[in-house]
Amino acid sequence: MERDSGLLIVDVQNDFCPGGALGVPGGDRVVEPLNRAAERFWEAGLPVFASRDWHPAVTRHFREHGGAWPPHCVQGTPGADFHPGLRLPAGAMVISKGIDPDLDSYSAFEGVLEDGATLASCLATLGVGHLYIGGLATDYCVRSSALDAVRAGLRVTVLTDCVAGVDLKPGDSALALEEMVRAGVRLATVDAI
Ligand code: VGL
Ligand code: ZN
Repeated sequence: MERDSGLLIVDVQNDFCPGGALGVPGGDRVVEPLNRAAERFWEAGLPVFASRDWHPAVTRHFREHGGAWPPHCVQGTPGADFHPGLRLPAGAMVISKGIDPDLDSYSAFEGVLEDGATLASCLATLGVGHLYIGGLATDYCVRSSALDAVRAGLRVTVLTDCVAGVDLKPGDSALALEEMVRAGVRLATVDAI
């Protein structure tokens, strides 16, 4: 971790964990390594962000309204809560995304912080040049957020032991990681950074 590093924890919410509305296989396995990562960043004085999928009850993102997914992470429901084992530092900044009923908004860069700021503007203000990313799901929101981060000119590392994927088609997550690497994303485990 360099002095201009920041951590983005993507969508570690009940609905994306086993038993949830859109449970990712092994989704809860990312909680423990992400807790370690969050503690290390925060103790080093580095910013920690946590995005959450935060949909209205009616959105084109959901199957019944033309989208790809069963209802999940509806604002204010228990499924939208962060996993109870996730220990976010007191100063972690929450990014809500998927609020627009006309958009999927997989990327945390399409979300807003509590004060309405975008992630990109907040990262610029804080001087973050290297974004480390973990969370759910590898083949959707992690992929999309990592690719947007590269497009925003950031150095990007995806923490491979801190991600899990939907794999609607088997192999989707592995392909997503390959695509990210081709775009310039680095891969590392949390203990190696
Ligand atoms: C996600 C599918 C639908 C994600 C969000 O967080 O990766 N995947 N909505
Ligand atoms: Zn969603």
